[in-house]
Amino acid sequence: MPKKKTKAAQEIPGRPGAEQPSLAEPVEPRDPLPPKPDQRGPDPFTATGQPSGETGQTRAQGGEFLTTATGTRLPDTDHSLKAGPRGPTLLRDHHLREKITHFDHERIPERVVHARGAAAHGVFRGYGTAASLTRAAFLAKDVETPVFVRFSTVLGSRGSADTVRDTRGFATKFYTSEGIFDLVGNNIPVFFIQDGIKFPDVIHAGKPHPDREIPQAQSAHDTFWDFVSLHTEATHHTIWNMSDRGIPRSYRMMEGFGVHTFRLVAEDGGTVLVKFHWKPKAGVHSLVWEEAQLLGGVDPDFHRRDLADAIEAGAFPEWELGVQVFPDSGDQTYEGVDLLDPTKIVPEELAPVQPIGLMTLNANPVNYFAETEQVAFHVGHLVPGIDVTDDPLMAGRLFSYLDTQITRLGGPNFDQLPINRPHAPVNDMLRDGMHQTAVHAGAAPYRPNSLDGGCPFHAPDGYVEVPFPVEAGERGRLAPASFDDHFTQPRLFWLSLSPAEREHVIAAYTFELSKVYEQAIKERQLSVLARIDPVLCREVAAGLGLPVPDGAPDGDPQPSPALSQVGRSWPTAGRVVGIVAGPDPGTVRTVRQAVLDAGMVPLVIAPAGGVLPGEGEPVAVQRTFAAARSVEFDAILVAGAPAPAADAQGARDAKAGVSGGQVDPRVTLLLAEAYRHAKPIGGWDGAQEVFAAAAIPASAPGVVSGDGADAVLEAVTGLLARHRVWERFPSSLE
Ligand code: HDE
Repeated sequence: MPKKKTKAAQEIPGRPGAEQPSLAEPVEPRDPLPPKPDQRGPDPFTATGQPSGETGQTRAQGGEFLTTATGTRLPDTDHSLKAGPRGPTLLRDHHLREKITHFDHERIPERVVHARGAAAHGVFRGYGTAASLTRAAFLAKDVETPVFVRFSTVLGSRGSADTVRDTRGFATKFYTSEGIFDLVGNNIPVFFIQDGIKFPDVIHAGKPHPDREIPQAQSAHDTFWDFVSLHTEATHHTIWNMSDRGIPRSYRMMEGFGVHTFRLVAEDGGTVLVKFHWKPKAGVHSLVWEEAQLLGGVDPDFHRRDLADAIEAGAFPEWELGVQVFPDSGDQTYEGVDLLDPTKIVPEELAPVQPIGLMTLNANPVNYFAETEQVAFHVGHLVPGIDVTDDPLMAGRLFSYLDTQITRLGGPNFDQLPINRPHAPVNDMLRDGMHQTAVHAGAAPYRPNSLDGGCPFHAPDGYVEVPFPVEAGERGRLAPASFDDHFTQPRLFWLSLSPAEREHVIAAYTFELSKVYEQAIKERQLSVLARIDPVLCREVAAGLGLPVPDGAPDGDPQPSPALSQVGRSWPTAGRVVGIVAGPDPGTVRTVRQAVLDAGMVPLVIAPAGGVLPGEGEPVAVQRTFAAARSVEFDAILVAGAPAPAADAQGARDAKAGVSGGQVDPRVTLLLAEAYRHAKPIGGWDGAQEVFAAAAIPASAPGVVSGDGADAVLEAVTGLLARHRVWERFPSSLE
């Protein structure tokens, strides 16, 4: 019998199975376990987009007993077929051959970019506010559309760390009643290049060096900086990467951007130009660089785990979809910004983001490979009412996304994979090919025909590419003159940041360029920085020990306060609070419950695993002093002064060196790091002694101590709403 879960165990996400396992290996045959309650597979549709009636259970493998791939039951999979116990193994062993052969072919090529990702299912509900702009059915009021969202890093391989400095992908598949709409965006609103033909160049430069294949998943190396310092249209995207946007705290706390300008078509044929924005309800927050680096080792899956844990805990991440709307006036510019240039934003102060719907991610995938890996996004998956523009970057993408799946997913029928199936009937006359899973009927997959009654017919209300006048001109490998301005908007971004954020940008450029071997590349990039801002250039040059080059910005664009992540308050639901257990388990129990009641995730940290000693309902320990690290918590509460744990031996964990002290050295490190990373810290019942051991001044900003856990938690929650205690980052730039 599976054990009944304790209440505490149920509330802390991350358990691997739907049932707790028995201690001994089970011996009673039974059907496979169902998915966990937080998990959901692709919706049940056939390869041709019609409801299939399948359930998760009938789609997964069933039956009590082991079988071959063709359903023949097997009594033994532990021994190959041999002539006698010492062999030789016999070639006629079909089961051995089938098992090994399948295993040999389990891997498919990873994505050439965005290989590392995590995904979730959810639902999108239209507000109806876009109804006058577009005829897209899924944007009508209160229409609910299933979605599948995949977040990713760009440069790293499939097994690389989540918290590297990089752009993040934010790709959403809307399974609308009119076919699939894929909004394949990033967490940065501009791109490195203005023309799709440069994509292989920027990616070859960013990927590891071709000789040693290092460094993995990062831009801090010669080829990247060589390229971007020469190819200055990358300057805007690069400064976003060097800002805190390059190291998000969580996928749940990222904005998303469609980047390109799209054209919306209304019922009456009227058009507007728009840019899509996803706005996270939890706010836009980032890690600090040291946290990101530590997490690369402590928890390389940090973002993947964070997303899955939040959904399992019921803290469903939400984003509003919004649009900036521009008149489709013919010149495709707005307030001097060329809307076809994907290296430019339109500041929100000039064109506010108008909310058009809400997305809630409410289920984790059942199977990573079948869903997150096999999902195939394509910017050409459009629905009536949404069209692309002539942005030359988009043109490259419209070609690429279809093409790449053929290598990655092994043929042209990838749209038939369960996660890619539309929720609208498919009658495409595409036939055969590798991995065809539909069983087409009829004799005439061509048009016109009379043999199949003329079916399929042209749809009168179908997707129409909006007629749009094309500028006449000479054929050539050309770009408009407006694409030549590479520095105004990077400066706009810089000027929009708070002093603390600017310090981070300086530190990031300095770190990355310090990793570059060739001095010429560093000097060239300093010349680029001189065009952005003299202070930025001077500070980075100082860090590199190089002279400040000549060069100055062209002017002072109006800052866009909306670009700064500092200065606002946000909901704290889903935030992770570490509670260091002191001698009294009672207060830990109470404060833990209060954290849960506030919609946050408490993790109890204690000297040893199991449950806290003491009377009353047991309090489960989620992290031992040996296993906890500050980087997984948004805030830390110290419930009294815990005695050093029995394993606080310098020789055992090499970070102590102070055995015999009053405070466990792992707790001291935990607090010192949290303090350094400007996280709220609170404590009671003698916690001040612990703060002192960690050299944390009791009067420092964001350090709360008091007699009652309730008051301390309230104060810490208030601080968390601002994400960090920014006052703890003194800036020389104020
Ligand atoms: Fe992509 N991009 N991209 N990209 N992209 C891919 O498609 C490409 C660009 C983005 O989670 C690939 O299925 C070209 C901009 C995301 O599965 C590939 C160009 C933006 C994802 C490809 C761009 C993106 C991809 C690799 C320049 C933000 C991950 C695997 C013309 C607006 C989707 C795949 C997922 C994936 C090509 C530029 C976002 C090779 C040629 C700009 C989020 O087709």
